[in-house]
Amino acid sequence: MELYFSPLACSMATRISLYEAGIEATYFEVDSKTKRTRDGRDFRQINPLGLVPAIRTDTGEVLTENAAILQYVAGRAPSGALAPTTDWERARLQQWLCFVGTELHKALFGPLLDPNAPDGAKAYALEKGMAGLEMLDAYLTTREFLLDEFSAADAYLATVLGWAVVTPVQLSKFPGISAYLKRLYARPSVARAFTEERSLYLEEQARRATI
Ligand SMILES: N[C@@H](CCC(=O)N[C@@H](CS)C(=O)NCC(=O)O)C(=O)O
Repeated sequence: MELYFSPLACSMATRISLYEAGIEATYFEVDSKTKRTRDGRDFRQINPLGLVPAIRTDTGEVLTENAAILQYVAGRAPSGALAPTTDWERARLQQWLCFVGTELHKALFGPLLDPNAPDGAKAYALEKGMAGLEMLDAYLTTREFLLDEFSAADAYLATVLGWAVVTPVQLSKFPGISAYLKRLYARPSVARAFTEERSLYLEEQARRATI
């Protein structure tokens, strides 16, 4: 499998999941500004939207969208490593992948991280996003993970919440979320993915500074 990713972007959720499940993959870094891979290819040929993550399967098919990719990877992982096995729990996994993808990733952090988003859009996103954070905080206060065990939804949530530090979202106001995030970043798959991608991110920033 090939993973097209940008350092510290949402694609890190797939890297975490691959590490967690012990699945081998080839990683191709995409510059989110130029839409080129480090080896000079036009990433839009792979995903016309230019958005990471994208994967290419061993049979050559391309898949995009976090929720779909994470479930595809979970399907290739040892049973129970990234996704539960009952229909009900699978639906709960889907519920959390949708929540993280739509309410947190796109609706809350999307405008906050977009340098072109108007201040009003950022303020609106922050205000609207509070209900989701409050719900999550109450839920995580009594739970170790989103489901009974670690799942691909935790990989996605840990990735997205990690962006809070560069936004006005103050996770210190949410003790349940803060404790969850600390636990997750101490997990070997998350710690490894974060350490590797942070250094790639810093290298990318250094390259851009010289252009
Ligand atoms: N709906 C997509 C969104 C993916 C997405 O927003 N990717 C961001 C990184 S977190 C991206 O590639 N941004 C580059 C850009 O907006 O040009 C999914 O869930 O996979």
